[in-house]
Amino acid sequence: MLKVHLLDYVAGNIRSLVNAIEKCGYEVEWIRSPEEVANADKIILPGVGHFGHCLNSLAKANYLPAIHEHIKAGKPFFGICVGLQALFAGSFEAPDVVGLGLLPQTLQRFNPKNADESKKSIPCIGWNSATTVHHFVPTGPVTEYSNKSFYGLTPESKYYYVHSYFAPYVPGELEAQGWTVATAKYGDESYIGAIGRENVFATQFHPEKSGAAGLRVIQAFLDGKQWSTPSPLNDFATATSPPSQNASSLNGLTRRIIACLDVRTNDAGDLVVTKGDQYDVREKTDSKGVRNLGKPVEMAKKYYTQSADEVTFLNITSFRDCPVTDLPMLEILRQTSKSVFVPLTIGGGIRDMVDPGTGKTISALDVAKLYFESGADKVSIGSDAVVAAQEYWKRGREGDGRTGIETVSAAYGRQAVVVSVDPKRLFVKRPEDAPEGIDPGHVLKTTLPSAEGWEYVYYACTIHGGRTTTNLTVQALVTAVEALGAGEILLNAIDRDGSNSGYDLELINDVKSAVEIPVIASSGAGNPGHFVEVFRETGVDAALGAGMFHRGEYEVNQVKEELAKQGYLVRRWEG
Ligand code: 1PR
Repeated sequence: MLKVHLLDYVAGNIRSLVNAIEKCGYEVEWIRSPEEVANADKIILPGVGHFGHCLNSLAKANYLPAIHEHIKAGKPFFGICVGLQALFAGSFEAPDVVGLGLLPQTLQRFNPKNADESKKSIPCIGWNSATTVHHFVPTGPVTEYSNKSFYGLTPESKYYYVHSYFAPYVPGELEAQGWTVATAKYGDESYIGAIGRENVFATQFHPEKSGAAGLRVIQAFLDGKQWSTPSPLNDFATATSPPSQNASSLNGLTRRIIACLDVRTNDAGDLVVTKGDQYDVREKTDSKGVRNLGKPVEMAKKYYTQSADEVTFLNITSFRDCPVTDLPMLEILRQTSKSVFVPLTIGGGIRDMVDPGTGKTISALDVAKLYFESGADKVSIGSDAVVAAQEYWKRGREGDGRTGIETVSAAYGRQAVVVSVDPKRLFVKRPEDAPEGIDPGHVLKTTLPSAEGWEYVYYACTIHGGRTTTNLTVQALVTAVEALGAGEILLNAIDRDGSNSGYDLELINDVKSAVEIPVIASSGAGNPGHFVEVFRETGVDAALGAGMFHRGEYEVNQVKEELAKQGYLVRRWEG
């Protein structure tokens, strides 16, 4: 079997990269010391998390001279995400740390506001292009290369990006030095999405998480095809017109649709996908059994082929202790990540725990590590985030460096930490009637009053699957977890869960205005129109659906068709 070498320099969530390489027909061999670099032909440098952490780890293990030698010898090199950033001179993310310096620029942080004052979420998470390919023609100026594909990139395709820092694109500058550049735009900032020269290639996006479009890029690198004839794409909706270039994007990103699978063991002991109403997952019949809507791995694969942009698994009974070696979601992730090449999030039970199998204390970071090694790209923290936020406020807006959010974010990057919130909507007659501990500023006037006509609500965070209500408001939670290092908010709403009545727009707008990190709307989707509504009425970054997909009422594709029809930019399925 053909081989490619991966640098093993830092703990990373790169199981999916290995799976993608194997899918392309290549075998991965690990490089575990700088000396082994000399024996490698093709090298991939996967970048994880923080620029400083990545470059310091490479420097500490003395890899930097070996990488330079490899590149100088003309052997193929592929840097992914921070692996692309490592090629530059430096980054504002870690001003004292020096990069490989093949490219002279310094990476910048995205500005959270565009020139017209509109907001941009940071990190930038989602699907964008890497299409307008520029290279230098000796007889003329920079041009756009349209009839050949650069490392399998195609103009119609979308690729999955997740980053806060970027290499700004200055037309002509790098092309004059022989680089071919594919660009992307986030709001009003243009940056380098992919770049290559001779034996060096790098992408800011994650090809291993970009579906078939990304696999084509990996394949092109592995097969050594810098330029090729582009292959025609499938269209998910031949019946409707594909989204036009003018379709409304979110600062350049497509509207992200996430399929969510709540997983637990049923009374027979099988792991099943279930779905509740207001978090009650038991049948309303006499049997009162756990609703069984299907098998997790099969359903994840189905949603992938329906063009879901991400798949989330939530282990909803994870507050019950089980031996760490037997964490039920590990095998589900291992299996799913072999054939689902979009980001996978896993939630439930990410906290410090005592392993009932061995009696040993296992940290949240260790639990997360197990999930990352099994194929997760992000972990979602629920109950533990509420505790961490309460402590943060008690300490006077300070973390202690030991919470799951802080430790996982420091090791894997902010983008790998989602906080899942389970708020309950509670009415009060007047804002001052809110119980002690509830900031009156967090009480909203609602357009949907209670049966007795009360017009004020606040959203209280719950833990343990909605079983316990705390006096921490959702605003207090999200601002705290953002400060602690969370990279994204998964915003459920217990009152809307399973209701098919649409998202809680007031809640979503309120949370969106409180944070800079992306927010995923969840709970209440009952038809494609609800997705249109949430994108139209809020600035939300992604929308998640569960029951309507599981019950077979709608496919993910139908949501995208409806969004495209209404003028929103969506990612099309590529087979
Ligand atoms: O607290 O860190 O162990 O995490 C537990 C995780 O499990 C949390 O993310 C929590 O939201 C989730 N969870 C716990 N109990 C339930 C339950 O349903 N009984 N599920 C539960 C949360 C909500 C969404 C659902 C949307 C969309 N489920 O995941 O998918 O509401 O549903 P819809 O589109 O059908 O309306 P920890």
